[in-house]
Amino acid sequence: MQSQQWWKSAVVYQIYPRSFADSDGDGVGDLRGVINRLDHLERLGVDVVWLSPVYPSPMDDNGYDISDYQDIDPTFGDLDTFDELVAGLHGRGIKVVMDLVVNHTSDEHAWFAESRAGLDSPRRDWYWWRPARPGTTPGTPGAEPNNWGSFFSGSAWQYDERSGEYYLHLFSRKQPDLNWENPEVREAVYTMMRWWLDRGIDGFRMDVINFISKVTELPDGEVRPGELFGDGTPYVFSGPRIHEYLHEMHQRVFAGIDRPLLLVGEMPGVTVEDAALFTDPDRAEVDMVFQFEHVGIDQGDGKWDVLPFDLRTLKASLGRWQRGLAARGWNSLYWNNHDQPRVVSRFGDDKEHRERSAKMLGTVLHLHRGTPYIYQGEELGMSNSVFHDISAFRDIEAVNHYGHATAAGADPEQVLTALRTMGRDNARTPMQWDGTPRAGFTTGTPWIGVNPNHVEVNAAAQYDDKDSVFTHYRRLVDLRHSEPAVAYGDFTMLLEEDPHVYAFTRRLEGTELLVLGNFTGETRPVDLPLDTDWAGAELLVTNVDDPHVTGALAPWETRVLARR
Ligand code: ISL
Repeated sequence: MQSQQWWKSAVVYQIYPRSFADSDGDGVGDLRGVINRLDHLERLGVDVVWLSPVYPSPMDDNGYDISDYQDIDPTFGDLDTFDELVAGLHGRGIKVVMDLVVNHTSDEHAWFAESRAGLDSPRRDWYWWRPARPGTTPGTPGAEPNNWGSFFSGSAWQYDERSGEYYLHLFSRKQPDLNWENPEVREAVYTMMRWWLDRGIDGFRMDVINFISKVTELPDGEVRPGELFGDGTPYVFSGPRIHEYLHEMHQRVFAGIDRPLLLVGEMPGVTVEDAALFTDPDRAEVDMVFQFEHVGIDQGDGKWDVLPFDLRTLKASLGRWQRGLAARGWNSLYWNNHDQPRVVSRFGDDKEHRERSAKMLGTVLHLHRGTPYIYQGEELGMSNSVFHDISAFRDIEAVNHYGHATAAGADPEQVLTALRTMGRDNARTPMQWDGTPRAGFTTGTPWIGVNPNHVEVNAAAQYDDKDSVFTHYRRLVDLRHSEPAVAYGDFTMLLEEDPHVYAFTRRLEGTELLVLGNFTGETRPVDLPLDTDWAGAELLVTNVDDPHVTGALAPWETRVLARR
Protein backbone atom coordinates (compact mmCIF):
# COMPACT_ATOMS: atom_id res chain seq x y z
CA MET A 1 0.00 0.00 0.00
CA GLN A 2 1.11 3.56 -0.67
CA SER A 3 2.12 5.70 2.23
CA GLN A 4 -0.69 7.52 3.97
CA GLN A 5 0.03 11.17 3.18
CA TRP A 6 -2.34 13.46 5.10
CA TRP A 7 -4.01 14.80 1.96
CA LYS A 8 -5.32 11.36 1.00
CA SER A 9 -8.02 11.67 3.62
CA ALA A 10 -8.54 15.41 3.11
CA VAL A 11 -11.19 17.45 1.33
CA VAL A 12 -10.31 20.76 -0.32
CA TYR A 13 -12.71 23.69 -0.60
CA GLN A 14 -12.11 26.25 -3.33
CA ILE A 15 -12.92 29.89 -2.66
CA TYR A 16 -13.20 32.32 -5.57
CA PRO A 17 -12.89 35.41 -3.38
CA ARG A 18 -14.49 37.81 -5.85
CA SER A 19 -17.77 35.92 -5.57
CA PHE A 20 -17.71 34.53 -2.02
CA ALA A 21 -18.64 37.28 0.42
CA ASP A 22 -18.38 41.08 0.26
CA SER A 23 -17.83 42.82 3.60
CA ASP A 24 -17.63 46.45 2.46
CA GLY A 25 -20.51 46.84 0.04
CA ASP A 26 -18.49 47.50 -3.12
CA GLY A 27 -20.10 44.50 -4.79
CA VAL A 28 -16.89 42.45 -4.93
CA GLY A 29 -16.06 39.72 -2.43
CA ASP A 30 -13.07 40.25 -0.15
CA LEU A 31 -10.90 38.64 2.54
CA ARG A 32 -12.89 40.13 5.42
CA GLY A 33 -15.93 38.56 3.82
CA VAL A 34 -14.22 35.16 3.97
CA ILE A 35 -13.25 35.74 7.61
CA ASN A 36 -16.90 36.48 8.39
CA ARG A 37 -17.91 33.15 6.87
CA LEU A 38 -15.41 30.80 8.48
CA ASP A 39 -18.22 29.05 10.33
CA HIS A 40 -19.53 27.80 7.00
CA LEU A 41 -16.24 26.05 6.27
CA GLU A 42 -15.95 24.62 9.75
CA ARG A 43 -19.50 23.29 9.61
CA LEU A 44 -18.78 21.60 6.31
CA GLY A 45 -15.70 20.05 7.85
CA VAL A 46 -13.22 20.67 5.04
CA ASP A 47 -9.48 20.32 5.65
CA VAL A 48 -8.00 22.79 3.17
CA VAL A 49 -9.03 26.03 1.54
CA TRP A 50 -7.66 26.85 -1.88
CA LEU A 51 -7.90 30.58 -2.40
CA SER A 52 -8.09 31.78 -6.00
CA PRO A 53 -5.78 34.78 -6.64
CA VAL A 54 -6.03 37.77 -4.31
CA TYR A 55 -2.83 39.51 -5.46
CA PRO A 56 -2.73 43.01 -6.98
CA SER A 57 -4.09 42.75 -10.48
CA PRO A 58 -5.66 44.85 -13.23
CA MET A 59 -8.34 42.07 -13.16
CA ASP A 60 -8.31 41.46 -16.88
CA ASP A 61 -8.79 37.76 -16.03
CA ASN A 62 -10.15 38.27 -12.49
CA GLY A 63 -6.79 38.10 -10.77
CA TYR A 64 -5.12 35.43 -12.92
CA ASP A 65 -3.19 38.40 -14.31
CA ILE A 66 -0.93 39.35 -11.40
CA SER A 67 0.93 42.66 -11.24
CA ASP A 68 2.61 42.07 -7.85
CA TYR A 69 3.19 38.61 -6.40
CA GLN A 70 3.88 39.78 -2.86
CA ASP A 71 0.89 41.83 -1.85
CA ILE A 72 -2.91 41.75 -1.72
CA ASP A 73 -5.14 43.68 -4.11
CA PRO A 74 -6.93 46.52 -2.25
CA THR A 75 -10.24 45.16 -3.60
CA PHE A 76 -9.67 42.11 -1.41
CA GLY A 77 -7.95 43.71 1.58
CA ASP A 78 -4.34 43.87 2.70
CA LEU A 79 -1.60 41.64 4.08
CA ASP A 80 -2.76 42.11 7.68
CA THR A 81 -6.24 40.90 6.78
CA PHE A 82 -4.68 38.03 4.88
CA ASP A 83 -2.66 37.03 7.96
CA GLU A 84 -5.83 37.23 10.03
CA LEU A 85 -7.59 34.94 7.58
CA VAL A 86 -4.77 32.40 7.70
CA ALA A 87 -4.80 32.49 11.50
CA GLY A 88 -8.59 32.10 11.49
CA LEU A 89 -8.43 29.08 9.24
CA HIS A 90 -5.55 27.51 11.12
CA GLY A 91 -7.45 28.09 14.35
CA ARG A 92 -10.18 25.87 12.95
CA GLY A 93 -7.76 23.24 11.75
CA ILE A 94 -8.05 24.26 8.09
CA LYS A 95 -4.98 24.64 5.89
CA VAL A 96 -4.58 27.36 3.26
CA VAL A 97 -3.34 26.86 -0.26
CA MET A 98 -2.62 29.89 -2.46
CA ASP A 99 -3.04 30.08 -6.21
CA LEU A 100 0.36 30.31 -7.88
CA VAL A 101 0.10 31.89 -11.33
CA VAL A 102 3.60 31.83 -12.79
CA ASN A 103 3.17 30.76 -16.39
CA HIS A 104 2.45 34.42 -17.00
CA THR A 105 2.28 37.74 -15.19
CA SER A 106 0.15 40.76 -15.87
CA ASP A 107 1.55 43.14 -18.51
CA GLU A 108 1.43 45.64 -15.64
CA HIS A 109 3.89 43.64 -13.53
CA ALA A 110 7.19 45.50 -12.96
CA TRP A 111 9.07 42.59 -14.54
CA PHE A 112 7.20 43.01 -17.78
CA ALA A 113 7.47 46.80 -17.73
CA GLU A 114 11.25 46.39 -17.55
CA SER A 115 11.27 43.67 -20.16
CA ARG A 116 9.29 45.84 -22.52
CA ALA A 117 11.53 48.87 -21.97
CA GLY A 118 13.85 47.91 -24.80
CA LEU A 119 15.84 45.27 -26.62
CA ASP A 120 18.75 45.67 -24.22
CA SER A 121 16.70 45.60 -21.02
CA PRO A 122 18.29 43.19 -18.51
CA ARG A 123 14.83 41.61 -18.15
CA ARG A 124 14.19 41.40 -21.91
CA ASP A 125 14.66 37.64 -21.87
CA TRP A 126 12.22 37.11 -18.97
CA TYR A 127 9.38 36.85 -21.48
CA TRP A 128 8.99 35.33 -24.95
CA TRP A 129 9.90 38.13 -27.38
CA ARG A 130 10.21 37.27 -31.05
CA PRO A 131 10.61 39.26 -34.30
CA ALA A 132 7.97 39.21 -37.03
CA ARG A 133 7.85 36.25 -39.36
CA PRO A 134 10.62 36.67 -41.97
CA GLY A 135 9.52 38.49 -45.11
CA THR A 136 6.54 40.23 -43.47
CA THR A 137 5.92 43.76 -42.27
CA PRO A 138 5.90 43.83 -38.47
CA GLY A 139 2.55 44.74 -36.99
CA THR A 140 0.48 43.64 -39.98
CA PRO A 141 -1.88 40.67 -39.99
CA GLY A 142 0.00 37.44 -40.63
CA ALA A 143 3.33 38.87 -39.47
CA GLU A 144 3.03 37.21 -36.06
CA PRO A 145 6.07 35.04 -35.20
CA ASN A 146 3.93 31.89 -35.43
CA ASN A 147 0.31 30.98 -36.05
CA TRP A 148 -0.78 30.09 -32.52
CA GLY A 149 -4.16 31.19 -31.26
CA SER A 150 -4.67 32.37 -27.69
CA PHE A 151 -7.03 30.52 -25.33
CA PHE A 152 -9.01 33.72 -25.12
CA SER A 153 -9.48 34.15 -28.94
CA GLY A 154 -7.27 35.91 -31.45
CA SER A 155 -3.53 35.52 -31.96
CA ALA A 156 -1.25 34.47 -29.10
CA TRP A 157 1.11 37.31 -30.05
CA GLN A 158 0.94 41.01 -29.27
CA TYR A 159 2.92 43.49 -31.32
CA ASP A 160 5.04 46.02 -29.41
CA GLU A 161 5.63 49.06 -31.56
CA ARG A 162 8.46 50.44 -29.50
CA SER A 163 10.77 47.50 -30.15
CA GLY A 164 9.17 46.17 -33.32
CA GLU A 165 8.88 42.72 -31.67
CA TYR A 166 6.05 40.57 -30.43
CA TYR A 167 5.48 38.93 -27.06
CA LEU A 168 3.75 35.61 -26.49
CA HIS A 169 0.54 35.41 -24.46
CA LEU A 170 -1.21 32.06 -24.34
CA PHE A 171 -4.08 33.75 -22.50
CA SER A 172 -5.10 37.43 -22.80
CA ARG A 173 -2.74 40.06 -24.21
CA LYS A 174 -2.51 41.34 -20.64
CA GLN A 175 -1.03 37.98 -19.56
CA PRO A 176 2.44 37.72 -21.16
CA ASP A 177 4.11 34.32 -20.71
CA LEU A 178 7.20 34.18 -18.52
CA ASN A 179 10.29 32.58 -20.02
CA TRP A 180 11.18 29.74 -17.66
CA GLU A 181 14.27 28.93 -19.75
CA ASN A 182 15.87 31.87 -17.99
CA PRO A 183 17.21 30.71 -14.59
CA GLU A 184 16.72 34.20 -13.13
CA VAL A 185 12.99 33.88 -13.73
CA ARG A 186 12.91 30.58 -11.92
CA GLU A 187 14.90 31.92 -8.96
CA ALA A 188 12.63 34.96 -8.69
CA VAL A 189 9.56 32.71 -8.59
CA TYR A 190 11.11 30.38 -6.00
CA THR A 191 12.05 33.33 -3.79
CA MET A 192 8.49 34.61 -3.95
CA MET A 193 7.11 31.16 -3.11
CA ARG A 194 9.36 30.88 -0.05
CA TRP A 195 8.14 34.29 1.09
CA TRP A 196 4.53 33.04 1.17
CA LEU A 197 5.48 29.80 2.90
CA ASP A 198 7.35 31.81 5.51
CA ARG A 199 4.12 33.73 6.05
CA GLY A 200 2.49 30.46 7.06
CA ILE A 201 0.57 29.16 4.08
CA ASP A 202 0.36 25.42 3.47
CA GLY A 203 1.00 25.02 -0.22
CA PHE A 204 0.09 26.05 -3.72
CA ARG A 205 -2.36 25.25 -6.48
CA MET A 206 -0.15 25.89 -9.48
CA ASP A 207 -2.02 27.46 -12.37
CA VAL A 208 -1.38 25.87 -15.81
CA ILE A 209 1.93 24.70 -14.45
CA ASN A 210 2.43 22.21 -17.27
CA PHE A 211 2.64 25.13 -19.73
CA ILE A 212 5.85 26.63 -18.30
CA SER A 213 8.25 24.60 -20.47
CA LYS A 214 7.79 25.30 -24.17
CA VAL A 215 9.46 23.94 -27.27
CA THR A 216 11.78 26.93 -27.70
CA GLU A 217 11.54 27.04 -31.51
CA LEU A 218 7.80 27.78 -31.08
CA PRO A 219 6.84 26.03 -34.33
CA ASP A 220 3.58 26.72 -36.17
CA GLY A 221 0.69 24.55 -35.03
CA GLU A 222 -1.86 22.61 -37.02
CA VAL A 223 -4.76 24.70 -38.31
CA ARG A 224 -8.01 22.73 -38.10
CA PRO A 225 -10.75 23.18 -40.68
CA GLY A 226 -12.73 26.31 -39.97
CA GLU A 227 -10.08 27.72 -37.61
CA LEU A 228 -8.13 30.92 -38.10
CA PHE A 229 -5.22 30.01 -35.86
CA GLY A 230 -2.90 27.09 -35.29
CA ASP A 231 -2.90 24.85 -32.22
CA GLY A 232 0.20 25.53 -30.17
CA THR A 233 -0.70 23.13 -27.39
CA PRO A 234 1.59 20.26 -28.54
CA TYR A 235 4.51 22.65 -28.00
CA VAL A 236 3.47 23.96 -24.59
CA PHE A 237 1.62 21.15 -22.80
CA SER A 238 4.17 19.27 -20.67
CA GLY A 239 7.09 20.64 -22.67
CA PRO A 240 10.63 19.20 -22.76
CA ARG A 241 11.85 20.59 -19.40
CA ILE A 242 8.63 20.41 -17.34
CA HIS A 243 9.70 17.58 -15.05
CA GLU A 244 13.09 19.19 -14.54
CA TYR A 245 11.50 22.52 -13.56
CA LEU A 246 9.01 20.99 -11.14
CA HIS A 247 11.67 18.89 -9.49
CA GLU A 248 13.94 21.92 -9.24
CA MET A 249 11.08 23.91 -7.67
CA HIS A 250 10.56 21.12 -5.20
CA GLN A 251 14.22 21.12 -4.22
CA ARG A 252 14.56 24.88 -4.04
CA VAL A 253 11.25 25.65 -2.28
CA PHE A 254 9.72 22.67 -0.50
CA ALA A 255 12.59 20.43 0.51
CA GLY A 256 13.50 21.01 4.11
CA ILE A 257 10.04 22.22 5.12
CA ASP A 258 8.85 19.62 7.54
CA ARG A 259 5.27 20.73 8.09
CA PRO A 260 2.56 19.17 5.92
CA LEU A 261 2.13 20.94 2.58
CA LEU A 262 -0.19 20.44 -0.38
CA LEU A 263 1.22 20.89 -3.89
CA VAL A 264 -1.34 20.70 -6.68
CA GLY A 265 -0.43 21.08 -10.33
CA GLU A 266 -3.25 22.36 -12.50
CA MET A 267 -2.48 20.74 -15.86
CA PRO A 268 -4.84 21.11 -18.80
CA GLY A 269 -4.15 18.44 -21.42
CA VAL A 270 -2.00 16.28 -19.12
CA THR A 271 -2.02 12.56 -19.94
CA VAL A 272 -2.54 9.91 -17.32
CA GLU A 273 0.94 8.53 -18.02
CA ASP A 274 2.52 11.90 -17.42
CA ALA A 275 0.36 12.48 -14.34
CA ALA A 276 1.74 9.26 -12.87
CA LEU A 277 5.22 10.74 -13.23
CA PHE A 278 4.29 14.19 -11.90
CA THR A 279 2.74 12.66 -8.78
CA ASP A 280 5.17 9.83 -8.11
CA PRO A 281 6.40 10.68 -4.59
CA ASP A 282 9.89 9.41 -5.40
CA ARG A 283 10.29 12.01 -8.14
CA ALA A 284 9.47 14.94 -5.80
CA GLU A 285 7.45 17.12 -8.18
CA VAL A 286 3.83 17.68 -7.05
CA ASP A 287 1.40 15.74 -4.83
CA MET A 288 -1.49 15.60 -7.28
CA VAL A 289 -2.47 17.00 -10.64
CA PHE A 290 -5.74 18.67 -11.53
CA GLN A 291 -6.64 17.23 -14.94
CA PHE A 292 -9.41 18.07 -17.39
CA GLU A 293 -10.24 15.01 -19.40
CA HIS A 294 -13.56 14.27 -17.71
CA VAL A 295 -14.79 17.86 -18.06
CA GLY A 296 -14.07 17.74 -21.78
CA ILE A 297 -16.31 14.77 -22.56
CA ASP A 298 -19.24 16.97 -23.56
CA GLN A 299 -17.10 19.26 -25.72
CA GLY A 300 -16.32 18.47 -29.35
CA ASP A 301 -14.27 20.79 -31.50
CA GLY A 302 -13.34 23.23 -28.76
CA LYS A 303 -15.25 24.07 -25.60
CA TRP A 304 -18.11 25.91 -27.36
CA ASP A 305 -19.03 22.86 -29.41
CA VAL A 306 -21.38 21.30 -26.87
CA LEU A 307 -21.97 17.55 -27.19
CA PRO A 308 -24.67 15.48 -25.51
CA PHE A 309 -23.62 13.87 -22.24
CA ASP A 310 -22.80 10.15 -22.43
CA LEU A 311 -22.27 8.43 -19.09
CA ARG A 312 -20.15 5.70 -20.67
CA THR A 313 -17.60 8.29 -21.80
CA LEU A 314 -17.47 9.74 -18.32
CA LYS A 315 -16.90 6.30 -16.79
CA ALA A 316 -14.27 5.45 -19.38
CA SER A 317 -12.37 8.62 -18.60
CA LEU A 318 -12.55 8.58 -14.80
CA GLY A 319 -11.97 4.82 -14.79
CA ARG A 320 -8.80 5.18 -16.84
CA TRP A 321 -7.48 7.80 -14.42
CA GLN A 322 -8.31 5.64 -11.43
CA ARG A 323 -6.43 2.70 -12.94
CA GLY A 324 -3.54 4.81 -14.22
CA LEU A 325 -2.80 6.23 -10.78
CA ALA A 326 -3.62 3.13 -8.76
CA ALA A 327 -0.09 1.94 -8.07
CA ARG A 328 1.69 5.28 -7.95
CA GLY A 329 0.52 8.84 -7.97
CA TRP A 330 -2.72 10.44 -6.88
CA ASN A 331 -5.92 11.93 -8.37
CA SER A 332 -7.65 15.22 -7.72
CA LEU A 333 -11.41 14.74 -7.87
CA TYR A 334 -13.69 17.55 -8.97
CA TRP A 335 -16.77 18.43 -10.96
CA ASN A 336 -16.50 22.16 -10.58
CA ASN A 337 -14.10 25.02 -10.32
CA HIS A 338 -14.28 28.68 -11.32
CA ASP A 339 -13.76 27.73 -15.00
CA GLN A 340 -16.51 25.11 -15.34
CA PRO A 341 -20.28 25.31 -15.62
CA ARG A 342 -22.16 24.03 -12.55
CA VAL A 343 -22.26 20.25 -12.44
CA VAL A 344 -25.91 19.92 -11.43
CA SER A 345 -26.81 21.73 -14.67
CA ARG A 346 -24.24 19.81 -16.68
CA PHE A 347 -24.43 16.15 -15.64
CA GLY A 348 -27.48 16.33 -13.34
CA ASP A 349 -30.98 17.83 -13.42
CA ASP A 350 -31.16 21.44 -12.23
CA LYS A 351 -34.96 21.48 -12.35
CA GLU A 352 -37.22 18.84 -10.81
CA HIS A 353 -34.43 16.73 -9.30
CA ARG A 354 -31.90 19.41 -8.47
CA GLU A 355 -31.30 18.38 -4.87
CA ARG A 356 -31.33 14.67 -5.44
CA SER A 357 -29.06 14.81 -8.48
CA ALA A 358 -26.66 17.20 -6.72
CA LYS A 359 -26.34 14.69 -3.87
CA MET A 360 -25.84 11.80 -6.29
CA LEU A 361 -23.11 13.63 -8.17
CA GLY A 362 -21.34 14.59 -4.94
CA THR A 363 -21.50 11.02 -3.67
CA VAL A 364 -20.14 9.43 -6.82
CA LEU A 365 -17.27 11.92 -6.97
CA HIS A 366 -16.29 11.83 -3.29
CA LEU A 367 -16.24 8.04 -3.18
CA HIS A 368 -13.57 7.80 -5.88
CA ARG A 369 -9.95 7.33 -4.94
CA GLY A 370 -8.30 10.74 -4.80
CA THR A 371 -8.64 14.07 -3.03
CA PRO A 372 -12.06 15.71 -3.59
CA TYR A 373 -12.48 19.42 -4.23
CA ILE A 374 -15.69 21.27 -3.42
CA TYR A 375 -16.12 24.50 -5.35
CA GLN A 376 -18.02 27.20 -3.46
CA GLY A 377 -21.77 26.75 -3.83
CA GLU A 378 -21.51 23.15 -5.02
CA GLU A 379 -22.31 22.11 -1.44
CA LEU A 380 -25.62 23.99 -1.83
CA GLY A 381 -26.47 22.49 -5.21
CA MET A 382 -25.97 25.85 -6.97
CA SER A 383 -26.78 25.67 -10.68
CA ASN A 384 -25.98 27.58 -13.86
CA SER A 385 -27.40 31.09 -13.85
CA VAL A 386 -29.54 33.20 -16.14
CA PHE A 387 -27.74 35.41 -18.68
CA HIS A 388 -30.25 37.35 -20.76
CA ASP A 389 -27.78 38.74 -23.28
CA ILE A 390 -24.07 39.31 -23.75
CA SER A 391 -24.10 42.31 -21.37
CA ALA A 392 -24.77 39.91 -18.47
CA PHE A 393 -21.45 38.12 -19.00
CA ARG A 394 -18.26 39.36 -17.35
CA ASP A 395 -15.62 36.77 -18.26
CA ILE A 396 -12.97 37.84 -20.78
CA GLU A 397 -13.14 34.42 -22.38
CA ALA A 398 -16.89 34.75 -23.00
CA VAL A 399 -16.82 38.37 -24.11
CA ASN A 400 -13.89 37.82 -26.51
CA HIS A 401 -15.41 34.68 -27.94
CA TYR A 402 -18.72 36.42 -28.55
CA GLY A 403 -16.95 39.30 -30.33
CA HIS A 404 -14.77 37.08 -32.51
CA ALA A 405 -17.43 34.51 -33.34
CA THR A 406 -20.15 37.00 -34.26
CA ALA A 407 -17.67 39.08 -36.29
CA ALA A 408 -16.86 35.90 -38.19
CA GLY A 409 -20.54 35.44 -39.03
CA ALA A 410 -21.81 33.11 -36.26
CA ASP A 411 -25.43 33.45 -35.17
CA PRO A 412 -25.39 35.52 -31.95
CA GLU A 413 -28.17 33.44 -30.38
CA GLN A 414 -26.22 30.24 -30.97
CA VAL A 415 -23.09 31.76 -29.48
CA LEU A 416 -25.11 32.84 -26.43
CA THR A 417 -26.55 29.34 -26.05
CA ALA A 418 -23.03 27.90 -25.90
CA LEU A 419 -21.93 30.58 -23.41
CA ARG A 420 -24.93 29.85 -21.22
CA THR A 421 -24.07 26.15 -21.24
CA MET A 422 -20.27 26.14 -20.94
CA GLY A 423 -19.39 29.70 -19.88
CA ARG A 424 -17.19 30.22 -16.83
CA ASP A 425 -19.46 32.94 -15.45
CA ASN A 426 -21.88 30.18 -14.42
CA ALA A 427 -19.44 29.34 -11.66
CA ARG A 428 -18.79 32.95 -10.74
CA THR A 429 -22.20 34.27 -9.74
CA PRO A 430 -22.29 35.26 -6.07
CA MET A 431 -22.36 32.65 -3.34
CA GLN A 432 -25.94 32.21 -2.17
CA TRP A 433 -25.93 32.77 1.56
CA ASP A 434 -29.63 33.53 2.06
CA GLY A 435 -32.85 34.39 0.27
CA THR A 436 -32.60 38.21 0.53
CA PRO A 437 -32.35 40.23 -2.70
CA ARG A 438 -28.54 40.09 -3.06
CA ALA A 439 -28.33 36.62 -1.54
CA GLY A 440 -26.47 37.91 1.52
CA PHE A 441 -23.39 38.31 -0.68
CA THR A 442 -23.23 42.11 -0.65
CA THR A 443 -25.16 45.17 0.45
CA GLY A 444 -24.10 46.92 -2.77
CA THR A 445 -24.45 46.08 -6.43
CA PRO A 446 -22.85 42.71 -7.12
CA TRP A 447 -20.17 42.75 -9.84
CA ILE A 448 -22.06 39.95 -11.62
CA GLY A 449 -25.76 39.15 -11.32
CA VAL A 450 -27.00 36.90 -8.53
CA ASN A 451 -28.67 33.69 -9.69
CA PRO A 452 -32.42 34.31 -9.29
CA ASN A 453 -32.84 30.87 -7.70
CA HIS A 454 -31.05 32.07 -4.52
CA VAL A 455 -34.51 32.64 -3.06
CA GLU A 456 -34.80 28.88 -2.82
CA VAL A 457 -31.19 27.68 -3.05
CA ASN A 458 -29.16 29.19 -0.23
CA ALA A 459 -27.02 28.26 2.75
CA ALA A 460 -29.32 29.63 5.47
CA ALA A 461 -32.13 27.35 4.33
CA GLN A 462 -29.88 24.30 4.37
CA TYR A 463 -27.80 24.28 7.55
CA ASP A 464 -30.41 22.76 9.83
CA ASP A 465 -32.18 20.68 7.23
CA LYS A 466 -31.13 17.06 7.56
CA ASP A 467 -32.13 16.43 3.95
CA SER A 468 -30.30 19.37 2.38
CA VAL A 469 -27.51 19.16 -0.16
CA PHE A 470 -25.27 20.89 2.40
CA THR A 471 -25.95 18.25 5.05
CA HIS A 472 -25.28 15.56 2.48
CA TYR A 473 -21.90 17.09 1.60
CA ARG A 474 -21.07 17.25 5.30
CA ARG A 475 -21.73 13.54 5.47
CA LEU A 476 -19.44 12.92 2.48
CA VAL A 477 -16.61 14.90 4.09
CA ASP A 478 -17.10 12.97 7.34
CA LEU A 479 -17.02 9.69 5.50
CA ARG A 480 -13.65 10.43 3.95
CA HIS A 481 -12.31 11.16 7.41
CA SER A 482 -13.85 8.19 9.16
CA GLU A 483 -13.87 5.35 6.63
CA PRO A 484 -10.36 4.25 5.65
CA ALA A 485 -11.63 2.44 2.55
CA VAL A 486 -12.75 5.81 1.13
CA ALA A 487 -9.34 7.37 1.56
CA TYR A 488 -7.08 4.40 0.91
CA GLY A 489 -9.10 1.59 -0.65
CA ASP A 490 -8.53 0.30 -4.17
CA PHE A 491 -11.02 1.08 -6.95
CA THR A 492 -12.84 -1.20 -9.39
CA MET A 493 -15.21 0.16 -12.02
CA LEU A 494 -18.33 -1.95 -12.67
CA LEU A 495 -21.00 -1.86 -15.40
CA GLU A 496 -18.71 0.04 -17.77
CA GLU A 497 -21.14 -0.30 -20.67
CA ASP A 498 -24.27 0.68 -18.76
CA PRO A 499 -25.42 4.07 -20.12
CA HIS A 500 -27.45 5.00 -17.02
CA VAL A 501 -25.87 3.64 -13.86
CA TYR A 502 -22.46 4.49 -12.40
CA ALA A 503 -21.14 1.68 -10.21
CA PHE A 504 -17.84 0.86 -8.54
CA THR A 505 -16.33 -0.76 -5.51
CA ARG A 506 -13.66 0.37 -3.07
CA ARG A 507 -11.85 -2.26 -1.05
CA LEU A 508 -9.50 -2.08 1.88
CA GLU A 509 -8.58 -5.13 3.90
CA GLY A 510 -11.86 -6.63 5.15
CA THR A 511 -14.09 -3.76 3.98
CA GLU A 512 -15.80 -3.47 0.63
CA LEU A 513 -17.90 -0.48 -0.41
CA LEU A 514 -20.30 -0.50 -3.34
CA VAL A 515 -21.17 2.90 -4.81
CA LEU A 516 -24.14 3.32 -7.14
CA GLY A 517 -25.47 6.37 -8.93
CA ASN A 518 -28.39 6.71 -11.33
CA PHE A 519 -27.52 9.43 -13.85
CA THR A 520 -31.06 9.62 -15.22
CA GLY A 521 -34.53 10.77 -14.22
CA GLU A 522 -36.00 7.28 -14.56
CA THR A 523 -35.92 4.18 -12.42
CA ARG A 524 -33.09 1.93 -13.65
CA PRO A 525 -32.36 -1.72 -12.97
CA VAL A 526 -28.88 -2.45 -11.64
CA ASP A 527 -27.24 -5.49 -13.12
CA LEU A 528 -25.45 -6.50 -9.90
CA PRO A 529 -26.30 -9.09 -7.21
CA LEU A 530 -27.88 -6.50 -4.90
CA ASP A 531 -30.61 -8.86 -3.63
CA THR A 532 -28.16 -11.59 -2.79
CA ASP A 533 -24.48 -10.73 -2.23
CA TRP A 534 -25.27 -7.23 -0.98
CA ALA A 535 -28.55 -8.05 0.79
CA GLY A 536 -27.32 -7.62 4.34
CA ALA A 537 -24.97 -4.73 3.64
CA GLU A 538 -24.96 -1.56 5.69
CA LEU A 539 -26.36 1.51 3.91
CA LEU A 540 -23.79 4.27 4.49
CA VAL A 541 -25.16 6.97 2.20
CA THR A 542 -28.49 7.51 0.48
CA ASN A 543 -30.38 10.42 -1.08
CA VAL A 544 -33.90 8.99 -1.05
CA ASP A 545 -36.52 9.24 1.69
CA ASP A 546 -37.40 5.59 2.04
CA PRO A 547 -34.15 3.79 1.37
CA HIS A 548 -34.48 0.11 0.84
CA VAL A 549 -32.09 -2.09 -1.00
CA THR A 550 -33.68 -3.31 -4.19
CA GLY A 551 -32.37 -4.35 -7.56
CA ALA A 552 -33.18 -0.95 -9.07
CA LEU A 553 -32.33 2.70 -8.50
CA ALA A 554 -34.96 5.44 -8.30
CA PRO A 555 -34.41 8.57 -10.45
CA TRP A 556 -31.01 10.12 -9.57
CA GLU A 557 -30.71 7.80 -6.59
CA THR A 558 -27.30 7.13 -5.07
CA ARG A 559 -26.40 4.43 -2.61
CA VAL A 560 -23.21 3.55 -0.78
CA LEU A 561 -23.23 0.06 0.75
CA ALA A 562 -20.62 -1.47 2.99
CA ARG A 563 -19.89 -5.08 3.82
CA ARG A 564 -17.16 -6.12 6.17
O1 ISL B 1 -11.44 27.57 -18.82
C1 ISL B 1 -10.64 27.35 -19.67
C2 ISL B 1 -10.74 27.95 -20.97
O2 ISL B 1 -11.83 27.37 -21.59
C3 ISL B 1 -9.50 26.52 -19.42
O3 ISL B 1 -8.82 26.15 -20.56
C4 ISL B 1 -8.59 27.30 -18.52
O4 ISL B 1 -8.13 28.44 -19.18
C5 ISL B 1 -7.45 26.45 -18.14
O5 ISL B 1 -7.99 25.43 -17.36
C6 ISL B 1 -6.45 27.23 -17.31
O6 ISL B 1 -7.09 27.86 -16.27
C7 ISL B 1 -6.35 28.63 -15.38
O7 ISL B 1 -5.52 29.57 -16.01
C8 ISL B 1 -6.15 30.64 -16.72
C9 ISL B 1 -7.29 31.28 -15.95
O8 ISL B 1 -8.05 32.09 -16.80
C10 ISL B 1 -8.18 30.26 -15.29
O9 ISL B 1 -9.16 30.90 -14.52
C11 ISL B 1 -7.30 29.37 -14.47
O10 ISL B 1 -8.02 28.44 -13.71
C12 ISL B 1 -5.08 31.65 -17.00
O11 ISL B 1 -4.40 31.99 -15.82
